Amino acid sequence: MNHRLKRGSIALIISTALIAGCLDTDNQDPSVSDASSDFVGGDDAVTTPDVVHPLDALTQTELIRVIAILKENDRYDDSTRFPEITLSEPSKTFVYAWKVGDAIPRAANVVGRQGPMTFEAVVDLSNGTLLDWQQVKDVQSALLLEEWMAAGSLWKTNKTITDELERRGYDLENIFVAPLSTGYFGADEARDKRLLKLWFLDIKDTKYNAFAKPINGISGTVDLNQQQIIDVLIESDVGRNDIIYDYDALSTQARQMKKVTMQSAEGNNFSFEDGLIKWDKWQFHFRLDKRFGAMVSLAAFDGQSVAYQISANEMFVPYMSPEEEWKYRSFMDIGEYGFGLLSSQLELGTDVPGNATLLNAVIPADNGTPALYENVIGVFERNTGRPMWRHAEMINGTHEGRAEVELVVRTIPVVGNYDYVVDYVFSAKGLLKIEVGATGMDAVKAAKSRTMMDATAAAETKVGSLVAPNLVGVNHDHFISFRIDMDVAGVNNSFVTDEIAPVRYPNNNRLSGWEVVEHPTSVEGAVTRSHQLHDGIWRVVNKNVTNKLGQHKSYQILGHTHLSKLDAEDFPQKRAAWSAEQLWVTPHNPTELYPSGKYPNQSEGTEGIMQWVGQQRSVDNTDLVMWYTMGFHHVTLPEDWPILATMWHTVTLRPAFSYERNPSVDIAR
Ligand SMILES: [Cu+2]
Repeated sequence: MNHRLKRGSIALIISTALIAGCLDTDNQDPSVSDASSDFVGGDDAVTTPDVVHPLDALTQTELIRVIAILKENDRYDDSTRFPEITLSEPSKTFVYAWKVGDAIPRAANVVGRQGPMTFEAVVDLSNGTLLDWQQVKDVQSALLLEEWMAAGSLWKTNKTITDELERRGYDLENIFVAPLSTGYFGADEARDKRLLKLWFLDIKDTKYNAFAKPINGISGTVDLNQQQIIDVLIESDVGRNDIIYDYDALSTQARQMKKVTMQSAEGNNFSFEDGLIKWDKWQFHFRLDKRFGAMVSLAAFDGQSVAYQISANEMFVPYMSPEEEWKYRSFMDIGEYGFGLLSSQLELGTDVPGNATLLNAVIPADNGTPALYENVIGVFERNTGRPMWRHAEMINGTHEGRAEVELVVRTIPVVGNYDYVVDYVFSAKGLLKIEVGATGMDAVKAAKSRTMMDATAAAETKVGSLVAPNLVGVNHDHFISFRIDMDVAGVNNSFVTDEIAPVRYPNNNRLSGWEVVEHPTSVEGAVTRSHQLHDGIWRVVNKNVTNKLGQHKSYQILGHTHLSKLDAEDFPQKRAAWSAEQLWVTPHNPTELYPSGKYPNQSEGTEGIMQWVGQQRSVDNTDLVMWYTMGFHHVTLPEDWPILATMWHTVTLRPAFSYERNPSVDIAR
């Protein structure tokens, strides 16, 4: 048993259930069969740090207090469940003015459910009062783990389904059902139902890759409010794969390589002080949120603010197949499930280098009790093996250079078959990078074709590639919307695009060149790259502050992305309209946090970024927020199977005119 697999995240619980289901009991780690035992509730003894900073995540004690305050106000009973209990952040003004030793006001934002009813509450933890409570109608909150588990076992009493599984020779004891969020496609009845679609997987004798034997042509829809399967889909003329793809078996033929490792022989350069992580000239606050996962706040370099807050605020993963069992798959992994909730435990030496420091987090469980997530945050320095800068001088034979060292803060949420390595990378040269690596398994459907020579192959591979005999990896996209609240050298910033504008030189035998022409964006909205500006450089500028050369301080936003190809009128696209553009700029508003709305599960797509930007507010010399779409079209490949080698995507915040010289030039050799 891989020890790592027993700790609490939904994906690990899936793995746990899968593994518990297919291990014989002799080998079974007793803690594995009861996934809930990993959740620490009540007064049970895990101590988490006290609150030392206004942006610290809610602690174990505070989460327990939230429930107590709801109880005192008759807003809690045994049926109450919590899709969300999270820090209600103090205002930016307060946080910037706050100093170590000042009082720290604490409050929690709550999304709760009682039966089919959803409510929102604000709890003041400093005064022990319920500040606000209201019912929210016509929404479906994020999914709860217990709902997910319950939906995954309802099929066992559905005779149509069990008969069909048995008719096909499957062992009912070794079926795993992954319930999937359904999206929304215009059906009115979806408004008052809480829906999940069932994906059947044969996990007999599988160990690591539980997704290799998908069962085509058996599916159903669950209404969680009725705790019933409300429709069943059975098709019999379907593809099938019975081959197991556990890579541990493949690894028996593995080639040997000598280990190459990362060490910090002289100790770490980073420290944890006053609630902040400090490294080189960087300092920032970090917390893990149940919904958004990793949140970096108050990022500052050399005493100068860069960004107030950065987090992944929504994710959109639409699959490109019109088939009944696939077309609804248009997941919003952050708003429907939760990146913090799904955080997985990190293993030294593979998930993070051996020199990493691993940190725990506390996330509220379904019933609101604090759950300890052990070793889910990795902080480490890495030598990239690249020169940070260097020059070999031919004139006099001198050489001067510095090795590039970066600080990385890593979390890895696991959303079903996919693992997303979410890195915040801080560089001694003043850069801040967001890097996301996608690994895990492609979602596959069983096919009749074994190779492309088969008569069925052309039709079956319209929706994706044959990744193995009898398995088609369905093509799809991954889009993440990063909320980047830039505060370059202060709160009030402006946005410009530096056009690389072609020029003609009259009366010169050198005919042409280019000059930089600054184009300001003064009103919120998508920063669409026109043909003229397609290779322009985006910058967030502080028009109120100059460097010693008299230049306005700024940071460039560098990145390439793929954008959604779905029709704007297609329901999945309406729900994730942000994915059609690489960058949006809005004025800061602490209530505008959800680019696909606060309740994207089964949403129609009437809330979020499109609605905000309709206000046409000014983004000139004001507190502005950027929404960066990091995305890629995933054309599936045999090389993705049986596991996808990590594919990385990056957006870089790079200082431009913020300093007077290379900020890394003073690092001692
Ligand atoms: Cu993919």
